[in-house]
Amino acid sequence: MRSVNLILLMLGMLCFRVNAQTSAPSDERATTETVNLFRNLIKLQQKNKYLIGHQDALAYGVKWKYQPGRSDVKDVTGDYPALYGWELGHLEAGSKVNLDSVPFDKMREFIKDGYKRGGVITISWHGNNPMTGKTAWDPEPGTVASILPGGDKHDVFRKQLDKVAAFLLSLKGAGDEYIPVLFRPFHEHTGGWFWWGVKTTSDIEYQKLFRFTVEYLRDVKGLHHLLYVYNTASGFKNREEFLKRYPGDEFVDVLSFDAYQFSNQSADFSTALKADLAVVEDLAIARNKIAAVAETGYSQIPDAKWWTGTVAPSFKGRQFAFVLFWRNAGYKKDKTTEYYVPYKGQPSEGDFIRFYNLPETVFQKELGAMKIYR
Ligand code: BMA
Repeated sequence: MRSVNLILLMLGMLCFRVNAQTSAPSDERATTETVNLFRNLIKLQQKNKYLIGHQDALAYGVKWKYQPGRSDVKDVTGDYPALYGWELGHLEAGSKVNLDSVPFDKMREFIKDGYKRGGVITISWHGNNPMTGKTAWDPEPGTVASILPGGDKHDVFRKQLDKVAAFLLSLKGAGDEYIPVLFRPFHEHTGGWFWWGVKTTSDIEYQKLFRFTVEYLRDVKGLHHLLYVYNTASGFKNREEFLKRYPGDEFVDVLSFDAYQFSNQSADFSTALKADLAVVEDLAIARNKIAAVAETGYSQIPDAKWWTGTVAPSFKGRQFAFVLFWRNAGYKKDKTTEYYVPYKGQPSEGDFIRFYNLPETVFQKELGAMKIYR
């Protein structure tokens, strides 16, 4: 009897150890706020709740630009999003504004602002092709091989990362602590449109690129306030396909994909979204990682019931921590328009408020009370 008890006790201790060890960010030296963010996002997803995010939320909306305190989400719901998405493209080129014309100095202040309210920050990076100097959408064969250690453009890539590191190190809260960032480099890598995508980059090269980037930022530049987001395009069929280019649990904190609705076939979109999310959710639970939908939307939201008719039912009961809706660019220089959350007067406004009021969706006020960094 006693030995059975002893065995049970030892087993219990072992389980506790495994759990305590694995429920932590990949960076063993992550700052306290970063560790807490990671753990609290895991807890949030276990409760079937998810943060609602918006890209460039504080910088501009469909009908305005740079008005202090404004956000299209806030205009409609009276509350800010819980998650703020920002984008570093063109920082690596030494530009003062990003590829969507957001000045980096303003972006830094917006990030501090969101964090001060208890919001979560995620950052993507459509960096220029380091080999050709053209944009991120320049899938030139040989790019990744040329920038890995030993490649003839490796130094160019390091200098790009130095600029990214400097910006990330400039993000600090009121107590001089670093603001944790869900960093999402080399995203949608299963597509062929970016220089790090499947068209031009082998699985091994992609893994090396991701690992090098993490090791450089973490170990060489000393950044310990990042959670790393692994991100594919939509439409993978199973776990193996999703993990085909996975750099490993030691380099990743968030498992995610991007998925957009492009036609009025909401039922098809929902079916695909559910299938992708089921795969990512399973993997995240098994590996003690955060699951997420890192970018989504239906541009111009022509379906007035899209929020509670398509989005919420697709997410119902799933364990994932956040979803980010893409930017409310409005009319762009090329005369095309895109926006992914309603502005005041947009036909899906009323339904977005219903979406806001669902128990599972978390916006700023609810998140602020949760104290996600403690
Ligand atoms: C795309 C579009 C572009 C933008 C890019 C990077 O999806 O929104 O207009 O430049 O993202 O933010």
